Amino acid sequence: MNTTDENDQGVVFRKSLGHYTVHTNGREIDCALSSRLHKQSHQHTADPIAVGDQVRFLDTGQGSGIITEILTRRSSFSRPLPGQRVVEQVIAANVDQILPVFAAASPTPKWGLLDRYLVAAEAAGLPSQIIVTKMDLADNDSLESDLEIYRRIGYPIHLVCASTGEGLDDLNHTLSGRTSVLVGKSGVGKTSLMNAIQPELGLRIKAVSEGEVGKGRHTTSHLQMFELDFGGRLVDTPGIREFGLWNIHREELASHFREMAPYVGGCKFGLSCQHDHEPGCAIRKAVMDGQINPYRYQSYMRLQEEL
Ligand SMILES: Nc1nc2c(ncn2[C@@H]2O[C@H](COP(=O)(O)OP(=O)(O)OP(=O)(O)O)[C@@H](O)[C@H]2O)c(=O)[nH]1
Ligand SMILES: [Mg+2]
Ligand SMILES: [Zn+2]
Repeated sequence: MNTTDENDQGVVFRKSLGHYTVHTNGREIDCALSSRLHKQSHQHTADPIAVGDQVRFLDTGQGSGIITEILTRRSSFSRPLPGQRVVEQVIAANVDQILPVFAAASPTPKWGLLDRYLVAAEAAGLPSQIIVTKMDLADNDSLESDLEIYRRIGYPIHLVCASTGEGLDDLNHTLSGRTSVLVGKSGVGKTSLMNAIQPELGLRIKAVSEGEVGKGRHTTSHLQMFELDFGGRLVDTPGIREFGLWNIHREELASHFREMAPYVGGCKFGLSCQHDHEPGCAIRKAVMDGQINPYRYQSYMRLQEEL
């Protein structure tokens, strides 16, 4: 692409209302979109550029620039824009792993949401590691038995606490050298975790006086990526209230439930089986035999109805 060779290259770390903060060689450039890219952004994409995108830009001086090209993404994590089933919102591009975050308590974890994140990550070809934070508030035995379901499937789980620093060494180890995305409901403690991992970030978190956790407005209003001192990048996202599945077809859903995947195709009706009441269903049999947790199967059935 000779026409763009003279342009600089950088990575989008943050965006807000038509402004994109691009990092390049230790500098931050405040970029707008070229009119060509602007026109290209069509109705099926909420924004042609996502945090994490590698872009070429024209340096127009004084810390400003114009993005002229988006380089091919090696991965992307998306959802449908809430309320708009056919519009894609890329939460982050070029990421290595998804980190669903839940609080041990306050707010009480809802594992159905976890299944959504895990399915979306599997569909995107990305590994997930589950984070349970606020372990200082953990007070019931059901947490361990709930987590055991996911541990058995093979998802790594990090039990951490932003206020005591519990579990952070192990977590930092998995963050090192990778680009990771924190996703989870408002108030679960994502930003507090970022601050605990890298205190000099000094990000704003929800004050206790701002009302009951999990209710009310979000504290983090912008999706933003941060460079970690020990190497790697971490994306903080605003609390997500609704997480729909993007571009996943009903027939492939079971293959994104990692423990169901080995049974897909083994049903009497083959790939057309919806694993509901069909005779000779390998997945239902695996539920009966205790190989697939009934809770995860119910979660599958619920998600399937949406697709
Ligand atoms: N007890 C306890 N409270 C915590 C911990 N981590 C965070 N909190 C509290 O939980 C509340 C929400 O924390 P945030 O870090 O703002 O949550 P968030 O997930 O970033 O929320 P949004 O930005 O709205 O998505 C704050 O009042 C924190 O002080 C923890 O490890 N233990
Ligand atoms: Mg936050
Ligand atoms: Zn079946």
